[in-house]
Amino acid sequence: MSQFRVLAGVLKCGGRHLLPWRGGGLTQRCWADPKRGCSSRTDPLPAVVSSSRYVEEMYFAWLDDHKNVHESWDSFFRNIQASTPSGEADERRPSALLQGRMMSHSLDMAQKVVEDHLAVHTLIRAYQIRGHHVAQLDPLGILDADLDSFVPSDLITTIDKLALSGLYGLDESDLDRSFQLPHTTFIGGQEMTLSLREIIRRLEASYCGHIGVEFMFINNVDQCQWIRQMFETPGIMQFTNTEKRTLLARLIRSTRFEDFLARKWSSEKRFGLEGCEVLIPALKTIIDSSSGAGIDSVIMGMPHRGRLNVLANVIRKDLDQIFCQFDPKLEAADEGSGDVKYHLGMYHERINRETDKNITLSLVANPSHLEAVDPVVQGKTKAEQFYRGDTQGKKVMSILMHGDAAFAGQGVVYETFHLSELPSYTTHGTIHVVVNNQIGFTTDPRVARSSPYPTDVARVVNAPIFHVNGDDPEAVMYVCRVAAEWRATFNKDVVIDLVCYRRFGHNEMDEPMFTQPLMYKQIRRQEHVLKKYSEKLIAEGVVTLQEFEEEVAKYDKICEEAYTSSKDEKILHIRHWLDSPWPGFFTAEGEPKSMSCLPTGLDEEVLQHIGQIASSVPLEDFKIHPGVTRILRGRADLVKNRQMDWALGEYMAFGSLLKDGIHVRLSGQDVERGTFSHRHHILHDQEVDRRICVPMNHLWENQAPYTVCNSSLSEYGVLGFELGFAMASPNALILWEAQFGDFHNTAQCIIDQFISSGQAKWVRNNGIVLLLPHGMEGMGPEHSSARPERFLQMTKDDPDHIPDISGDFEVQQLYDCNWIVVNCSTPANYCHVLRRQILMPFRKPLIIFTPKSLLRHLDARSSFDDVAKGTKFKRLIPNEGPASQSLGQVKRVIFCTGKVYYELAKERKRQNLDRDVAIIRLEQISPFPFDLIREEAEKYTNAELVWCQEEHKNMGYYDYVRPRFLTVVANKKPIWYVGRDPAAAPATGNKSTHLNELKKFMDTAFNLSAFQDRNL
Ligand SMILES: Cc1ncc(C[n+]2csc(CCOP(=O)(O)OP(=O)(O)O)c2C)c(N)n1
Ligand SMILES: [Mg+2]
Repeated sequence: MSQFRVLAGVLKCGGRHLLPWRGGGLTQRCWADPKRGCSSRTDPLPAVVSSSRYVEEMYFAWLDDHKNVHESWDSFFRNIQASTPSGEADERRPSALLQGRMMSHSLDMAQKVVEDHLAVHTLIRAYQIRGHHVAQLDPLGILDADLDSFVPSDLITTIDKLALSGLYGLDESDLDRSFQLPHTTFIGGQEMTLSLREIIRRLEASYCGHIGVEFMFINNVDQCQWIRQMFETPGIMQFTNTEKRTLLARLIRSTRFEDFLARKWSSEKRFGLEGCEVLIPALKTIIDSSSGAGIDSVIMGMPHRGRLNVLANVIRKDLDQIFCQFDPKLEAADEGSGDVKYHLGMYHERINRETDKNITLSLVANPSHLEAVDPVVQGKTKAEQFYRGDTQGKKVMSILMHGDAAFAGQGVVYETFHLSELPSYTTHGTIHVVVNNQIGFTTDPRVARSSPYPTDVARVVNAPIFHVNGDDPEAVMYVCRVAAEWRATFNKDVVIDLVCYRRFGHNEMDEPMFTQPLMYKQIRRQEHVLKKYSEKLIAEGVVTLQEFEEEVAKYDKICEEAYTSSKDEKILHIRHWLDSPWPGFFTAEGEPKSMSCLPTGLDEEVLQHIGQIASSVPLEDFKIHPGVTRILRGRADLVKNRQMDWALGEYMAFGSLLKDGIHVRLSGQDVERGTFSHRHHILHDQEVDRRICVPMNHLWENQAPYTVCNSSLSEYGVLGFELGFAMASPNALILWEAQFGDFHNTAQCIIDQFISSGQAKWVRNNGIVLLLPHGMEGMGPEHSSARPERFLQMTKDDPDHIPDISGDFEVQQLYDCNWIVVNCSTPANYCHVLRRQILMPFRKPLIIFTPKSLLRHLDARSSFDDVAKGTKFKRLIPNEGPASQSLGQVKRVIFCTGKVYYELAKERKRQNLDRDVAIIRLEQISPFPFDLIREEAEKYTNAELVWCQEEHKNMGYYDYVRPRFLTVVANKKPIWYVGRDPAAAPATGNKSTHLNELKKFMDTAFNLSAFQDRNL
């Protein structure tokens, strides 16, 4: 008895299936019709199976002329004839077949033939849908890649079950009958019919071998057909001897590289690739195929596993540069912390040997935080596509590698997938490769995920998933080739699930037998893939043993020589591991070309022009909402009066940078209109669907493009993406705006691991801007605080030391900091700081706490004079008003930042204390303007110093500014605190408590004896 596994679908509905018209298009299905050959699609469903009258009609038409009916009916009636018992030979004449007893007999038979055809079609479909469940994916043969150790009840694994199950109504006697193949299969090759035996054999080969294809959930017939063709066409998975030899050579490099490291540094952590050595040839195949399709830049992101091997054998980082990193005496040449060797990035331009074309490969540096790099890679890829005009992703692409546990467990994977099809975020298809070693550190997949496969997350975007047994290098190569072709054809994501194992512990020091005893018993028995594959090729006569050994020896020699030369390296230059060089921006040594900032002030003419566009609709016949008309009219009035509110200040900054060729990209939730409806950077025609106007793109003829895009509702993914976008070029202002500042904490990993510490770890600048709406306005614990304390806690300036205040101190301080934290109180200052971001000779992340109520506050407006030529960003705004005229009389100097200034100024006026109290605004909080603070503190000789904030005492800015103030005054004076009391939640949810708190701290702020009897 042949041991076929037969997959059954749901045959109960068999009679509802259609017979295909093979001559039709991919999606066309027709009912056979004796007269027209094909009926219209609206014909009622004929009871093909149940109505013998219909069969009769077909039969008579067929008797007239076999060509009258569709070929499937032709084949069907021929079958009837062929299967009529021999004793009835005379009656086999067509006329006799429909007479009397024979006629009913034949109709019964016809019915069976139709049912059998439908059953076979269902069977084919079942393999296509569920074949991967029984594919031989696990090289160890102990865990199933899909975690299901049982075969679902509708799967029939042996031919006797075929008969027993009754699901199909087929049995062994049907195995040699011919069946018409539907157009949804390619197993026939050139053949239209095959025997059942052959159908099953071919389906088994296509779907149940070392490749499991998950794709039938894709809602696109063409894409499904394409995949079926790629995996079903007989003989399609073939390799030339040259290809096999290349594959072997790559496997040798991959394997021997790990062996070499293990020999030389047996106790060093390197997160070796042993058990998934096939990853290297896999990646190289993807790159070869993609290069062949026109790709010339590949941006990659990957975790720890096999990273050194990828650097060595895919990106081709010099081996001695890798080896020298194992030397504990190697000194660091660059400032900053640097990073461990398996986190560093790389950028390399080379010729692809297979295609003879140039290709640039970059691996983005990343933190330990698994999957965090995914959106960053996508952002960088999108940026490169954007700046190169590669609108279809035909030149630049990304490859993301993942561990099985992290791919299933980390939410950012899902967030990144959801960017994949969005117009302003798509990279036109990413190839994902999962190193599925069926373990995460010590954790078994059976307790690490609820989904059958680690890759199920990819189904949400209809990405096909190719599971493949990592011990079958040719199957892996094939799958990689198909994935690359898929991306080139459809520009959509695709996942390769490399099912493999981890030969040793999580790292080289771990003992895996503690926790996975049975798995590791099996692993110890497992032959190395290189051994298996080399023996296979030797047996096939593709290579000789001698050739194989020579290839091994050749690579070992390369490693030894690199090892020797690596000993000459005494200094490690992290800048040699830069993933995103900015040619021409820095000097050859990587230093800024100057240490001054270009002027940020603007010509009146430029201000007027931007103001005019910002308050108009540059397209003809474009009907905007009356509310927007009012907003634009309001803007026009402001411009007429040479004034600007917050939105206009932003417009001035963006517009003027665009004029100078700087691309501006603003991304985040609802940024197009603005959460607070103040921005309106995209106008919507009220009568024509999807007709929009972006006035900012109508400013000047040769301006740079402005991109403003509402994002998906994700912070982690989108902020990571924008950070990556900002990596690609220094000549772009990339801004991410949080809906409310609080929500940035769901992107905390990007902020901690990349933004605040990225330069220290990877010597790369990044000028990303975070706009974080912030302010205590009675909106409750959320929607109030952007948590300034957290950003300030992560700044690296020394609170106890005043830096040398000489030269261009402002720029020097900016150069030395890890990020800039500002809270502007005027639109003019906001405009300046955005411009300064680009006019600085280097790039630093900029965190801006942005206002809510100030957006429309009548006092929070600036004159055009404040941004005119000769003006600049004010790190500190001194007191305005009478107190400045009689400095010695001032009793109290209140330092503050942001919106609370307006509340303080109002209260001061109300209490008539303009001469007694000076209010000074700190606009740039970090780096701390020691020079200006000192000037101000010294000016008011008789005044006490107060820090006033609206946030709670354990939050906001106080903990940051206090020690710095004390350093400025050499601890000779206290800096008193005025603000809300310490609290657990950032703000109250009760409006009256909010107002009481405000009143209480305002009273203290202007109670000039409040601190009289207080001890320090
Ligand atoms: C976000 C995050 N959480 C936890 C860790 C600690 N950690 C490092 S590797 C690892 C297991 C990863 O398993 P998998 O993704 O399957 O990759 P593998 O090591 O098996 O290649 C864990 C939990 C981490 N690096 N990042
Ligand atoms: Mg794993």
